[in-house]
Amino acid sequence: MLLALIALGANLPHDKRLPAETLRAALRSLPGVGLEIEKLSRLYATPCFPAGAGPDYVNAAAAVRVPEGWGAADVLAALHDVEARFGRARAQRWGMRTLDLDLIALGDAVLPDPATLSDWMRLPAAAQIATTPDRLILPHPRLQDRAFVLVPLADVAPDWRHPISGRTVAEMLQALHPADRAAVIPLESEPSPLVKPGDGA
Ligand code: A4P
Ligand code: MG
Repeated sequence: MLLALIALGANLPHDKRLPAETLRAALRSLPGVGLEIEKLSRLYATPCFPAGAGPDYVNAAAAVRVPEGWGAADVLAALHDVEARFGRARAQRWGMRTLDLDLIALGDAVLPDPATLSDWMRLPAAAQIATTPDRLILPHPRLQDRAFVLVPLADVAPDWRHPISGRTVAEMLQALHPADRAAVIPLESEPSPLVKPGDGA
């Protein structure tokens, strides 16, 4: 079975929902677009990156089962569908958002090719802000730099190995500055079940 790793983030309320509730609602809607959840992280409060660019975020990660015959573009289209349902408008790159769903990895796929991925991984910080990829890059080129991705991801797939660097999620996380790891604060001691308040389930 092919698993996709996805990262979720939000730092603006949507339709009277706070970011944490938006993330839970978005996770509940994944099966409706074809993506069943295999494993879910806790929710975390994380400082906005770049610092000062907006309110703190809530971040999470999930491993989802990918339907037979789907490619990376199908998974990303499904994620964009969910983003649109939760009010995501693409105004500003790295801007504030009601919901961001990024495809972090699809098994050990490398897209579009190892050389292009390596170029994106090496892009200096200033160029990262100025340049938007015009095609799908996998694994996500900023994965190894970000505590707000790696800490939640370590809940769901600590042993997933980066197909280019050869490092696991746990190793990439360990390589970050301890202060960056410590700034990612769990909001729960274990992932809450994805039932709606009032469902009684
Ligand atoms: N694209 C290429 N590869 C991928 C991929 N693996 N996953 C393309 C998702 N999208 C990918 O993405 C821009 C373009 O990249 C799209 O056309 C897509 O096809 P976007 O989602 O439209 O724009 P974005 O979300 O502004 O860019 P991106 O790269 O997703 O932003 P980041 O890098 O995720 O940064 N601080 C905290 N604490 N927590 C956060 O979650 N998130 C961001 C967004 C900034 N600061 C944050 C957080
Ligand atoms: Mg995004």
